[in-house]
Amino acid sequence: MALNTTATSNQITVGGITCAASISITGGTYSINGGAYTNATGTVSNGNTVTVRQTSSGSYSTKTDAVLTIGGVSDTFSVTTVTEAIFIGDINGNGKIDLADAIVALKSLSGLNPPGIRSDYGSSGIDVNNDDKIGLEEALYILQLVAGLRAEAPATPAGFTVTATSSSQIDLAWTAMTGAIGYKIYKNGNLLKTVTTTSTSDTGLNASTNYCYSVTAYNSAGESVQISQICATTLTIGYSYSQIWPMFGGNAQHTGQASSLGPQTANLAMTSNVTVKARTSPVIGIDKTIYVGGSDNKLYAITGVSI
Ligand SMILES: [Ca+2]
Ligand SMILES: [Ca+2]
Repeated sequence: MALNTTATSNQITVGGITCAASISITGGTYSINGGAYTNATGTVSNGNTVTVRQTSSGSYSTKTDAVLTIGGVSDTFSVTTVTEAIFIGDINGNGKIDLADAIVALKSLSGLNPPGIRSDYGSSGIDVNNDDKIGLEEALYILQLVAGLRAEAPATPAGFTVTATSSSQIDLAWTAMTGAIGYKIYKNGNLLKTVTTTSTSDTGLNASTNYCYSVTAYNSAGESVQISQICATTLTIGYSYSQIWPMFGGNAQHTGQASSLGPQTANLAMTSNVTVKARTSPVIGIDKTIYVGGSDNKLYAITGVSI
């Protein structure tokens, strides 16, 4: 998501309520049935549609949340801004390297303490020789680049996203960078792998565990500055975006219709030692426990299921 941009959520349909419920939001605005967006507390009825809006952050790599609450139940709509593309030698931080950068570097070398030096020059990676100073090395590097005497290392890959897609996998993606011949993926500070694609996955991870990644672009002239690490937590075992349990009725209130047709032929996958008749639809928990109400008015929890 670009900086300072309006982001709109997918539309949700309110279900499972029998009378009007209160609706409120923090960090954004909401619209009922396509009406005007507002951040004022209101009421919503069963079957209404709601979308949420928020403006993305003005800073790079920043997540902002809009929290919608309907009848005491909250859901969060999050938006993360793109990572910044940083060029080694871009002293004034305007996204390109030219004589203006060399002039600023030469003025700094002369002790003039010029304005226009990117304020985070010590940590952003623009410092050519990492000595925490802007001076002769930067001026020479920039002048050589401008004169065509040296090749330019690629900028940091932009648009870096880190997404946990299962309990053991995190997907990484970024934007192709001009001049790059490949990309290096760093995991918790250590080189994980080198790829030529603009996306990759890290697999074999532990569930419910936080992992942090960075990426650089490289070519024959060198490697870009590393992107600030972005972290994600692998999902809890038994749940993944692509394997959501196709619950009967489509939602917990059983008011809708499941999007999945389900299996069209029956295969006996398991048996249990529950001997009474089932009276309710079975529901599966993320811990793989299956719950079913029996005709004896007891709730049975069936564990040890391999799915
Ligand atoms: Ca510049
Ligand atoms: Ca320096």
